[in-house]
Amino acid sequence: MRLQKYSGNPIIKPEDFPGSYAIFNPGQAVYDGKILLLVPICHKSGKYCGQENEITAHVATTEDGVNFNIKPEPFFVRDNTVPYSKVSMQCIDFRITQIEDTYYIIHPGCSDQWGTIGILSKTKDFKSLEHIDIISLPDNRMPCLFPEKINGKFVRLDRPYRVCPNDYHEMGNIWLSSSPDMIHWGGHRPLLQPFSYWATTKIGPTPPIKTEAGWLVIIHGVSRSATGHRYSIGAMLLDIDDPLKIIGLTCGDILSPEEPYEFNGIVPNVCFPAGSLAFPEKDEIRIYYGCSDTFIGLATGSLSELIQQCINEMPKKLK
Ligand code: BMA
Repeated sequence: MRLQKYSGNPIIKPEDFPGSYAIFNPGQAVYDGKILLLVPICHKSGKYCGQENEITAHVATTEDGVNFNIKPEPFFVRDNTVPYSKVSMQCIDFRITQIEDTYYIIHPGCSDQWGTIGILSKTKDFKSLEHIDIISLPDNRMPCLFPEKINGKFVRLDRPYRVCPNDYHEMGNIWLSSSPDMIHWGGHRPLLQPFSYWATTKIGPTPPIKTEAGWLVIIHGVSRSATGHRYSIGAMLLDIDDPLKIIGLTCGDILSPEEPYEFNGIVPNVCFPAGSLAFPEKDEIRIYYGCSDTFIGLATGSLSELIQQCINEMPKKLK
């Protein structure tokens, strides 16, 4: 199966936020019983900190899952204070994981000289945000926390990558590591490399979702063409007690660029997920995904069918 794109897509567009020219893929969570998006908005002028092309993060809430109310004041803006003074914090690519009543948000810090690192922040109310620390060395974009400890430790999926600027070659694999306290990480192990026609140069994770069959992880995959990168979406299933064991993987993509809003934006050919939301009682998975780095789209599907598809399509060479 492939995910169903909502007929009213894109559900969030630059016209929805005056002064913006692009909206990026959102972090996603259920807060206070309702779907909440953390939306990166690119502004035409530096309204908040005086920089051109400024991006700020805004909370968007909804009653029906498709009509969103975006808060005009940002939830957070770029912060270049110590310990981040050598890397500039980026307000994009939020990976949100709820652990008990706290929402942990991992987002990038970046500089040409120092590379891309992961910053851990947390909130309980989506009103105030506490930055905790830098938690990954360059280049790691973006680690994703599991929603509970496994065998007594916090666990995350890492996405180290290599860039060779001369031939524009990039390689991004998924690794796994663990930590006693979310700050100090170790036990690094390789998990999955690009493995299919839609994921040939890079793959990357989103925060895992606990299901009865295992940890379901929505992933993105990148393939290259003469006109640049093409970003599609797939899924994998990891063993619940030993997440280094892949027990399912969609061989084909479950969503890829096909619609005008997925081509006609500032970065064409992009369907990018930063997370997913599962509603087992409705047998539903929902993904609010970035479209051409300019709009947000919604795609949905059957949670149980997706899990079964991961199991059925698992490539023999990975078993
Ligand atoms: C990735 C991320 C995404 C973006 C994609 C395509 O590295 O930064 O936010 O959608 O590139 O530009």
